[in-house]
Amino acid sequence: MAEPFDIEAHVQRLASDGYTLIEDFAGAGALAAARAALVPHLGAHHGRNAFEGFATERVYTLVARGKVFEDLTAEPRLLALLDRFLLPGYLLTASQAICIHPGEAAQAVHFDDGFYRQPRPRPAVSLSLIGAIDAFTDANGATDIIPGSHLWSDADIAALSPQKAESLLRPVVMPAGAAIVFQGTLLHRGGANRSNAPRLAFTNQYCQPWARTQENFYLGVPRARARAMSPRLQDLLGYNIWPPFMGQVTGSHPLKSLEDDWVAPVER
Ligand SMILES: O=C(O)CCC(=O)C(=O)O
Repeated sequence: MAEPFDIEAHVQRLASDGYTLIEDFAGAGALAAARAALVPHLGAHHGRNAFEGFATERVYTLVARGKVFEDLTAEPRLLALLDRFLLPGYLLTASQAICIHPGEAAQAVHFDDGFYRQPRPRPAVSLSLIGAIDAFTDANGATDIIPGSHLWSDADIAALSPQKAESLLRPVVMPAGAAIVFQGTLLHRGGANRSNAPRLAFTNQYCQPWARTQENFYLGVPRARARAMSPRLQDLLGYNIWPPFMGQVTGSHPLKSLEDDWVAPVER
């Protein structure tokens, strides 16, 4: 039987270590559905630079590519955890599948909310989840993390030599269906895939409601698709207001723009 979800323990680990593992994040049915939903999108192209990974495939706008990804994005235990670190109205900022193929080199060490460019140490502007569709092993490109690095200053990061980084990085070995949740300030990288099989994962990032999102989901997710999503997911995609009026659409609530007969007022 699955362990009960001990939210206080997860909050504590996220605060002290910068990450926590949810061992039973996705069940066998969800994993099978995720694999099936990804089939049409994989095998077409690889990354365009070393950060995306020349031997890595990324499927962007994952949240709109199957009901299973909608469910994984708004998973209740995850949202309960995010509620403890982000302000009400937080947003989905990135949503991708990442398939690291054999021979891929390790990614550059980075932290996910780095582009907000605010001095560190500071609270994270975003939190990330990476879920294993294939089990993550020592050899197949498991995410490498530096535990505790979410507390580091800019000076600590600038002083990190490649040798020191290698000695501190730890692979997140976890079974298929498990997920790591970590602070946007935690140093990590996609690992090198030294195995002979690909490593498939899904990843979502969530940011403060006042922050610009990485992916522009208003343009990426077709209106009809957004309209059919749950209210919670619509919220996460930005169809809500950060009070008093960030996110307004021509002076109105953005949900109005999903109504059947809505025409942008500037076109009327
Ligand atoms: O795929 C992974 O394990 C991590 C990828 C990552 O950190 C990124 O692309 O920002």
